[in-house]
Amino acid sequence: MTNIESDNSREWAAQAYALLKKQQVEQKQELQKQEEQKQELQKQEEQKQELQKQEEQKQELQKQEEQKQELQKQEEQKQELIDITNKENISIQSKTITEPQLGEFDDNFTWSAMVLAAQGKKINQISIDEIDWLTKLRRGLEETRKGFVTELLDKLGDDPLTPEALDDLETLLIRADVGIDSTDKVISSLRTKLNEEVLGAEAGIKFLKKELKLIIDKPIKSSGTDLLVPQKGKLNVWLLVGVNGVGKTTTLGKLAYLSSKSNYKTLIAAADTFRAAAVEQLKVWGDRSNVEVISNQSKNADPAAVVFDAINSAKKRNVDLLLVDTAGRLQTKNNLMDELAKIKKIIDRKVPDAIVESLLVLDASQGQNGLKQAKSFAKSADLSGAIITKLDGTSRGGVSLAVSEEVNLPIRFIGAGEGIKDLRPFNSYEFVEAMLADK
Ligand SMILES: Nc1nc2c(ncn2[C@@H]2O[C@H](COP(=O)(O)OP(=O)(O)O)[C@@H](O)[C@H]2O)c(=O)[nH]1
Ligand SMILES: [Mg+2]
Repeated sequence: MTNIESDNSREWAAQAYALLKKQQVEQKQELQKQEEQKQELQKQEEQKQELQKQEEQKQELQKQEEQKQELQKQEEQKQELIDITNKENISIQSKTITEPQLGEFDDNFTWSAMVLAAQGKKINQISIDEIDWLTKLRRGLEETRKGFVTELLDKLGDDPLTPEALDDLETLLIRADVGIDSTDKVISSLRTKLNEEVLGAEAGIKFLKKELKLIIDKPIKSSGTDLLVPQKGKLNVWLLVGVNGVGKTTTLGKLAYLSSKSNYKTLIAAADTFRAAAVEQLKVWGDRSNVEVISNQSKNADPAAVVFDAINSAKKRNVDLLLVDTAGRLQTKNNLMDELAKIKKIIDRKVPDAIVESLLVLDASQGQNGLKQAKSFAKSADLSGAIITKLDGTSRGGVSLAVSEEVNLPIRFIGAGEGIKDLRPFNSYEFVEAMLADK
């Protein structure tokens, strides 16, 4: 080997080494890079797994949530079933409300059917309910009628009406609590009529019925509402006011029944917080007609606060008709009228577009006393109508006329019995026919 060769060799080796070294470095770098990439991949893999794990956990959570919801749904269904069962229990209870049966084809039936026919009802439109009610009404007004039409007809016989007979009629009308104003009106119309023509007994009674109906219809006509029903799409609030014992709570129960049966969503506010038993009494009526009662059991609860709660409930549940029972007497020295004004203020403030009716409940059997109450309430309580109760078995049914003539209140409902169905919207034709029926 020559030096040159060796020099060359060294050179070559150095170059080779350098190359190898370079390669090694490169390899190392490559390895490192790969290692880094591997680590990177591993990291990514780990992240992926982490993500997957999170995803699984998420799904697990979701599954748990779904199971929870399923359980909740089952619970709700269970609750619903319980509710339905409860409701069915109540409706079973309310089914025990005795449906009127078709009685004999007797005088009661024919009279009732004729009263319906005279108002344009067709044969296939007549219901047992209506016949039953009219029978009750006529029977209820029997006492009022006895001392009046029967006696008048007895006196007249088949003779035409004479001025003397008018004097008798005047006495009879006053005795039936028709009131002095109404009586004067009717008698003077009859007198004018008699000056024009001869009137037989039958024609005389017919004329009398027409005159009495005019008196009763006047406030109804001027109210612009023939038949009081809740207006759909609004909250209707009906306050039942009147002195103790006239039948407010009973009437409210009957109204709740009528209303819910006619598919109005109905709610009761027990705002007579004075009588401890009043709430219980209302709850019984509410159960019968499937209507909820909002009350406050605490002693001396504020009636306006009960109404406040009831309005909140009514708004939440889209109630059509809120019936408010009120006290006839108060525990504090507060004036009854102040309390009613407070209730009204709450209603005005919370539901300014509600349709509010203040209905004075009057016990027909109290006659002129009832009329006095009506006058004093009307002065301060801003009334919009009257409900006459206890027309069954009183001789003073005529007071309805006095209320119309002297207090100028439209009569909206009449009650003739203690049963849930013994209340009907007032119909002046039926009322006058029943009051002056000739048997
Ligand atoms: N005969 C009869 N009794 C009635 C009528 N309305 C209510 N009553 C009775 O009158 C009494 C007093 O009634 P209630 O509703 O408690 O009067 P409130 O004090 O005004 O709430 C109760 O015994 C009722 O059953 C009715 O139309 N006819
Ligand atoms: Mg009461």
